Amino acid sequence: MKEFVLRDNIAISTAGIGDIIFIVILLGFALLIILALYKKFVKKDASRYEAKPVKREAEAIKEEEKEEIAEEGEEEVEEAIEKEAVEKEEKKPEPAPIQVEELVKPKEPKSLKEGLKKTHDGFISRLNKIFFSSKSLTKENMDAIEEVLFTSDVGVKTSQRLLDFLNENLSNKELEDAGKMRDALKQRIKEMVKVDVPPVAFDKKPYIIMIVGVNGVGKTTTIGKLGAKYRALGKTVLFAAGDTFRAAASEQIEVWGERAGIQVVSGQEGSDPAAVIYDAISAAKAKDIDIVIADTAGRLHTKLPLMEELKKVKRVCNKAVEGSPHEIFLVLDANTGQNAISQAKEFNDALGITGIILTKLDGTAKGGVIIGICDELKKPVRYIGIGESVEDLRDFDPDEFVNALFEE
Ligand SMILES: Nc1nc2c(ncn2[C@@H]2O[C@H](COP(=O)(O)OP(=O)(O)OP(=O)(O)O)[C@@H](O)[C@H]2O)c(=O)[nH]1
Ligand SMILES: [Mg+2]
Repeated sequence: MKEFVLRDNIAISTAGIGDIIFIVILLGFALLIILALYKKFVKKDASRYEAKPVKREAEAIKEEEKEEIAEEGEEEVEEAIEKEAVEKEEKKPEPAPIQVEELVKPKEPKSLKEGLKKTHDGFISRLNKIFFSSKSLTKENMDAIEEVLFTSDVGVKTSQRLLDFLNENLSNKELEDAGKMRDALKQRIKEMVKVDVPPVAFDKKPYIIMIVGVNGVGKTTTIGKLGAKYRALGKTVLFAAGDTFRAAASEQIEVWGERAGIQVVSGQEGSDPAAVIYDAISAAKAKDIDIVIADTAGRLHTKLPLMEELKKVKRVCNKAVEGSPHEIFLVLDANTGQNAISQAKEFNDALGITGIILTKLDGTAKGGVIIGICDELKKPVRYIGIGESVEDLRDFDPDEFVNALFEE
């Protein structure tokens, strides 16, 4: 029984060993298949992910290389552009030196009417044509007058004020009378340009006049002409060449000085303008000079440093002579039209100007701007420039000016 059991057991165990071997072999196969499958799919897949950073790194290196190449390219392009610019600059003819002689060359003086001819032709003669076309004005005539005013350089606000004045102060009958209308308009314009201030008195010694304005408006030329004018009044004058920025500015003023027997105090190019003007005032005090006229630089008025510099000059004048500068004259170029009004406002806000000098009226039809400037700023126009000769800087007389402007 036991044997049987044993045999049976052995039989059983024999059968078990076979099965086990079979199962092991099967498992072995399965393992091999799994390994094979693992290798084929999982590992391959993993390797794909492993390869990625390498690939990214490679891409990054490539990108860097590309950027470097691009940068090098940019540098090369920049170098090429620079080289071209230098070559161009070298090829450019030397800028013509500033012709001081040309700037100060004596010219033939003009009559006031001649000097105002362009403004007359461009604006007043159109009004005159309407006024002289018929004795009585129609609604169409009134519209035409309005149009001439609004399209002139008088400025919209001032034109409107002129029209309002006419409508409010003339009866319907007078408004239809061409002669009455023309006289009333002339009269009102005269009142507008007549700013109620006393004439320049020269009641201090030395009387310090600071001349300001944007570049090219005619400051230095005007100083030359003013110096000659004051000399003719029997005054002793000294020029302060306070424009130390513009090349040849002091040479220009020196030629004017020599011509009128006026001494000039100047500094090195690029030196502190306030210091030059301080020295000039000290010299004037020591020499008992009546009037000091200070030139200043005229770069763009919108640049803050210029205004700051001019404020400094003003402070230094006050240090040299308390209460000075006694006048700050703003020079405006009539050619700039309406822009002259905004320049005047900016300079006035920064410095508190005491008077205006309107230049180059002879070369422009935009002289009507003088009416707008006076009306809006309520600052007196002291002088007008109607040409390049010394005599072409005229004292501004509102009656004479408006009469000459309206004259046919
Ligand atoms: N036709 C005419 N030309 C004028 C008048 N006033 C000045 N000029 C000319 O304007 C030009 C410039 O004059 P400058 O006196 O050098 O002007 P500026 O304001 O000192 O110029 P910057 O020093 O550059 O700021 C010159 O050629 C003058 O002859 C004028 O009333 N009529
Ligand atoms: Mg100048």
